[in-house]
Amino acid sequence: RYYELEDIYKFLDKILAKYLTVTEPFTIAQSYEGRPVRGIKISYKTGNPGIYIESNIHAREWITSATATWFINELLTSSDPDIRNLAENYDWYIVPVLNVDGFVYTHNKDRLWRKTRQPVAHSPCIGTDGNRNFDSYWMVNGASSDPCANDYAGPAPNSEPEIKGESEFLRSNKDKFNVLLAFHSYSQMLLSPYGHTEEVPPNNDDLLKVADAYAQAVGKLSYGSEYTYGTSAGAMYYAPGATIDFAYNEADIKITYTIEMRDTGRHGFVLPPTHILPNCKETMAGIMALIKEAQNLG
Ligand code: 0X9
Ligand code: ZN
Repeated sequence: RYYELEDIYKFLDKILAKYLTVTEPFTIAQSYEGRPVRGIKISYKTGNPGIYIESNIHAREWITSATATWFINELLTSSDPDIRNLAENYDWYIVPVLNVDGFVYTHNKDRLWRKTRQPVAHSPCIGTDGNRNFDSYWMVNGASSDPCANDYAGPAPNSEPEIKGESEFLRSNKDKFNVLLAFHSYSQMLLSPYGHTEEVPPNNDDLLKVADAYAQAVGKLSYGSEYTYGTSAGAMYYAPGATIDFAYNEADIKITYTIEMRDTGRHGFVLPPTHILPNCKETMAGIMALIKEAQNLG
């Protein structure tokens, strides 16, 4: 089932206490409403490449934190040799719920809330789209300046403490991260930079090749889920100021994707709990293939 923020943080504490030697907590921000935005680092040895996972920047996309927490548990408890390889030969930095205030709001008030919960000056409307608030081509196109819109970019880049905190964390640790994945739903797509232009980044061929490996691996499973891929602006729509573009342009993380998980629209954001485990397993298969292919690039 889906859990509330409090349960997710209790789970983190339990895991941190149980796997003391290979885990470490970190906090990237205090939210507008004063909650910590917490993450967990999993590292079995020094010198590993680093993988950063951002999840639930959009409050209503519950499947993302359900998958991120399952992922944490798998990395620490699975005896599957492929998962052990992932766990022990990479450093994982996983933030299961970035938009903590919005997430709590979706549990208590409005299941379909997307944005943060910080009020906007001179507006009756509340909240900014975190995935338009990063300081990378902020507001150049395809984001809204209307505080009442669901893709409102905020009054200024980094106006949201959650986004500012993550940006600073990524920037100040840039040499640690080789891959960044931003978990979203829904659409069953892998989106690579750029979001602000249909021009493609220098390593576009590599990014599409790695995305293809993900889609193939997921497609091979008995669930039969189909994933498509492409650049954000090319395959979906303009989305400037998004996490992966900040990661690519400002934190020098050249393998980075938005992963739009299940489904393709039947249930949309309100994905029934019966989908959680299948979604987790196919995401694991996809990420495994993604990392293997990325590693082959050298
Ligand atoms: O609009 C978004 O922020 C993402 N889709 S969602 O339905 N989960 O809200 C897609 C963003 C993709 N673009 C970039 N990452 N640049
Ligand atoms: Zn989203």
